[in-house]
Amino acid sequence: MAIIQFPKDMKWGSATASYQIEGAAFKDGRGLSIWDTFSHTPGKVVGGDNGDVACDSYHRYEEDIEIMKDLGIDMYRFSVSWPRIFPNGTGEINPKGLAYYHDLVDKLIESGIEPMCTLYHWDLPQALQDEGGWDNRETIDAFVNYAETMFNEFKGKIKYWITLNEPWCISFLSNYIGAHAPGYTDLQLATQISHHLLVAHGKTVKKFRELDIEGEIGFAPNTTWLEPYSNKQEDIDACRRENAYFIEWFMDPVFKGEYPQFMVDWFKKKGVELNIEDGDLEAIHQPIDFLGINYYTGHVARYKEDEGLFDWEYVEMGYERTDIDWPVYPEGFYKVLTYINDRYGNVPIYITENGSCYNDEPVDGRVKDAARTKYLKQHLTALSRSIDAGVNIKGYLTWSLLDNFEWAEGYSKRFGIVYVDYITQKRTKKDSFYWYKQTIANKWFEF
Ligand code: JSK
Repeated sequence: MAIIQFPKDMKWGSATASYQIEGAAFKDGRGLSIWDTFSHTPGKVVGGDNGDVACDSYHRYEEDIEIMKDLGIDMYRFSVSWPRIFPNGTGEINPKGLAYYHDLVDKLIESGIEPMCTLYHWDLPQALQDEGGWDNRETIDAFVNYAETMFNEFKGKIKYWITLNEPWCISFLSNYIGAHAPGYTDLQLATQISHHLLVAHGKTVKKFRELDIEGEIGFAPNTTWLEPYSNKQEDIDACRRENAYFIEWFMDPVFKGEYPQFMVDWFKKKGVELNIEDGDLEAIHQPIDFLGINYYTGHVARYKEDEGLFDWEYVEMGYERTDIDWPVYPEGFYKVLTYINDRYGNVPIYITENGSCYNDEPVDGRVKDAARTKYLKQHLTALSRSIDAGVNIKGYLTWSLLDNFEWAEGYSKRFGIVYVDYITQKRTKKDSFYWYKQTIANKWFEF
């Protein structure tokens, strides 16, 4: 038994995203997004599920805020649906979209909960995709314009802004692996999009400074950790490439103003030519106020010639797996955080997502998700160790407040600390919710 204790000023919260919880997909003038198109395309999402209704949080946000008040969180991370604000991506503003987020933000603030706003959590207006989406540099300008609208509209209310959620997913998972919208499988396209995303991020940060908005801005890359199976240089190098695919590829341009050369060379070997315009790297290389880190899983791996994009294979270590089959690997969380701290300096970090998929169902009104509580304890222990090692952790937000639309997995994968019955929309607080509530109140737990 040990007591794991956290700094008194650390912020605690929970996170969601617009398309995953809101529903009301065709209401109040919302335009279509690429996820409407993708989820309504047969074969793209497990069970043919879509976000038309999701958790219906567009209508039930007041009930959801009551749940947050009970939980005792300091901070709630949500995302704005770009096509609710600009149904066509640019041009005409939809006032009903703005009104929804004003109500949400006002009620959060009244409840003593700090809103943290993600501007882009994957629901690109379909009208922009029709013109090439993130491959078209005009989408960068459209994004900065949308961000500026949001800054001016919500200044003084929203103090924490995230430009992009998980740029690796937006680029590579969606345009190379093809698992997410828009579903292309083109490495050149995906890599070029990763660059455009970073330019959009940097130009948005620049705009935020120009407008002198009170508050903080950052971005939230998703991370994973591959640990080399042996000390052989080929195993170390293989893991380095995969880790850099998530970490250095997105963070070096932001923090150092350059892409990692060994990755540029590797991509070149795969036929990729990045098209970087004058001023792009300078635009990306803007100081940010905090870094958001999303972490779920990691693996042990070793070199394997011609295997996948980066010549490696997993080594099965027998680690426990969650119900989405991702290994539980809290050591990777510690490694990611200390690696980033060593590489980029003592940047303030919010854990903007960490959580697990376990599909436990209610029995007599109770959801006994002991495995989720265990996952949280393991990862919060790793987080505490990273704080002891000097990592500048400002806050921790668990994914997710609610079970919700888990993208290509549809409703088949539950990440919530609150169970959602998608037929009745009844919310049931899981055992992990009560454990998290106690931990937030105490700022320590016993493990
Ligand atoms: C969960 C990552 C944002 C929030 C949550 C899915 C994810 C993922 C999902 C990687 C992935 C699939 C599988 C194959 C091979 C890579 C959401 N986070 N979430 N985060 N990340 N190796 N290639 N060399 O719902 O909305 O890829 O990956």
